[in-house]
Amino acid sequence: MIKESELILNPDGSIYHLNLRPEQVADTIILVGDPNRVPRVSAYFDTIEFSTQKREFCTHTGTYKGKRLTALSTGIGPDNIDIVINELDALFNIDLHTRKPKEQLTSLNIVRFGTSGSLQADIPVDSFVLSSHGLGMDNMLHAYKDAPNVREIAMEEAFMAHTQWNTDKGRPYIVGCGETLKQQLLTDKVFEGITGTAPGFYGPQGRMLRLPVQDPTLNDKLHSFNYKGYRMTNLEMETSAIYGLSKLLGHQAVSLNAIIANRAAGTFTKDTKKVVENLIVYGLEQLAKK
Ligand code: R1P
Repeated sequence: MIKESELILNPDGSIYHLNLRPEQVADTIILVGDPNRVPRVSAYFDTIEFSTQKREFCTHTGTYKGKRLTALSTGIGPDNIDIVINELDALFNIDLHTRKPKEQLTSLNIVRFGTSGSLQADIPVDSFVLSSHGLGMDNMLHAYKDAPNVREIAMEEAFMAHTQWNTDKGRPYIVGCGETLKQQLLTDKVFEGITGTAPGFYGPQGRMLRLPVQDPTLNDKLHSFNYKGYRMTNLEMETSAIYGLSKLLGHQAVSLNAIIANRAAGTFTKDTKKVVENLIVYGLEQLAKK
């Protein structure tokens, strides 16, 4: 039995941070960073059966073309993803009354609709990227004993050698996407590649305002990293943690990102709203396909 201090429930029986009860969540979940993006996703739903918000975690559940979906915001960063994926999994795979893991486990489909910066000049602003892998520079996954079982260790070694990685920043980890879900979401409208997940927006992604970064050449090395035909396409702040925890818990996860900045070219989209809207429409259509 999992103790009250470890699996925290609110007085109404909902799980602590997400403020959700099991019946309020679909088994296909769209994760977005920005809470304001949730109503933009659910605006396309046929109906909204449930909505709630606690802190940065805003949730709308409904149907799109008859398919039951939940849109849920995570806020920014891999630390929040630890909360979101663990609590979502608990809603399906732990009996909240007996506080014991269920014998029959449910595998969820988890799709991120995010925004991101491209590392490649030929992946322009306003395009979409599907992450073949999440490359975590955030260390979150190392807290879990079985993490080595889902990590691409040889690829990690190649990455550390290529970038002459400074281990003061921890060890990067790499996890692949959910292959079944990828078949549904990847088309010729989408670039595919390795997504780097950083534990911050400025220094950890090589942005210098007033503080020098530990390795000013890192983004060039990310740009030129290539492992068995996979190159690094983009940088953001959630995908590696989503992929790592999903794989450990037996869920399918895919991250789709709208490219709003091109770090190689130094450009930024003229219309963030439009490219995000386009990604929402694309992702929903693909998810509704049988
Ligand atoms: C940084 O501005 C935030 O935007 C990106 C990053 O991953 C980070 O969360 O994604 P979202 O727009 O989905 O939040």
